Amino acid sequence: MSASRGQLITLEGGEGAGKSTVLAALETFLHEQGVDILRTREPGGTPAGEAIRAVLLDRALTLCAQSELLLMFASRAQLVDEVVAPALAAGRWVLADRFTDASYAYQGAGRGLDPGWIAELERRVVGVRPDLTLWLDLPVETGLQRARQRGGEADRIESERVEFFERVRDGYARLAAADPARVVRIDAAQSAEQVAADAVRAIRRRWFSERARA
Ligand code: Z5A
Repeated sequence: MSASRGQLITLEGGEGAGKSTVLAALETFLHEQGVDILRTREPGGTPAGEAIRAVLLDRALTLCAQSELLLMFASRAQLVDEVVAPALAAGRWVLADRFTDASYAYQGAGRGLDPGWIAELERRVVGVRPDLTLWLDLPVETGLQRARQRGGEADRIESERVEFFERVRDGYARLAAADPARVVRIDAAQSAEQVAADAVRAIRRRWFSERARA
């Protein structure tokens, strides 16, 4: 498929939502459709962004909410400049593991920062909105249990309390309610296969069904 204009698809969700499995399924499906796809993640996705990610997730560091937000946007600015904007301009599709919605959910709803300030940063620093966002939603306790089963040491943000993750989930619910055409909720409490199938269906419906082509 030759696309003249690239599309930006983002995956969002709370802790342990299962984004990794879904990303792999989406990448396979889009390749099968002949789409030139570039996969990336946030925070990170560029050499500078990965260095910023290490600071953001370092348990040994104390960051105030404002520093956390600005570092998320520093990483995002770099990603847009180096990766996202050039790819979209070249007609490539970008599949991103998190993007600006995560800042509204985690730093806005979770940390209590002013969403107006986040919107201003989005307007000035990012300037690009996803064409489609898949929100993998599941009860906080289920996600935390999955993360515990996966093992490994929790990073700085993963070490937050349950109430923080409840606020993050509410934040995502508000984003989905405010923009239902862009943000599609996927029931991530289902089996990994079913979650991946639902995510692929959302992409198919948006771009590859008869109706989408009409
Ligand atoms: N963050 C932020 O605060 N503000 C921002 O603007 C941005 C990010 C961009 C790093 O992101 C942190 O940055 C993140 C949000 C914050 N902090 N938290 N918490 P990240 O996306 O790199 O990190 P993450 O959300 O912690 O990723 P994750 O834990 O790797 O989540 P995941 O990719 O969704 O999960 P997974 O690894 O695919 O699955 C977790 C486990 O569950 C694993 O063992 C799977 O095998 C299992 N699993 C997956 N799906 C299923 C199903 N369906 N059933 C049963 N078990 C399953």
